[in-house]
Amino acid sequence: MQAKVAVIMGSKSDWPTMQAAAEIMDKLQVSYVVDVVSAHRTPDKLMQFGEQAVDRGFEVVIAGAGGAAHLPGMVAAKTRLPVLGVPVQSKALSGMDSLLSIVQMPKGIAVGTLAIGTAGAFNAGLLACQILANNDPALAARLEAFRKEQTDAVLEQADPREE
Ligand code: RP5
Repeated sequence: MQAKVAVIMGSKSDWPTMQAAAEIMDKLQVSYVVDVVSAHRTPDKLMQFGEQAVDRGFEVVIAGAGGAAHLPGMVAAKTRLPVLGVPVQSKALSGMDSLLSIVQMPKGIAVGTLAIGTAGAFNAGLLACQILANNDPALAARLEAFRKEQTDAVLEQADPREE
């Protein structure tokens, strides 16, 4: 099946975080590709990825990076596809540097920024599914089921002392 989502990240070391995006897309049966594309180590690959993203049939790009995290913004500069940026938690500043690098885009080029770390990666995957569900009724039904499952689990165990 043609992958509609591209999950890219600045380094292999980002995968433990970014696999949370893959986890929810697997659950909701959305196909994706995964690739390491570094803004500072493989800048030509980054430019090529951005230029070819539409022609490759992607509809959403999820881009995760840590440190001075210019990857999502650079990709957004090269493609009209929606880019969801995930700030990976850095060692030095706990991901605040990643967050600020990704979220503070000047007017005119948009990056949808998620939370720092695995929650952000998971929600980026979830948001990609929600975007695609607008034109995919079967995916929309799976999303509704996921949300109901989550709600029911909370309602069924409202007493925090219970296991
Ligand atoms: C960024 O630098 C990556 O996104 C990663 O979060 C960070 C550190 O990369 P490594 O030194 O672990 O390869 O490019």
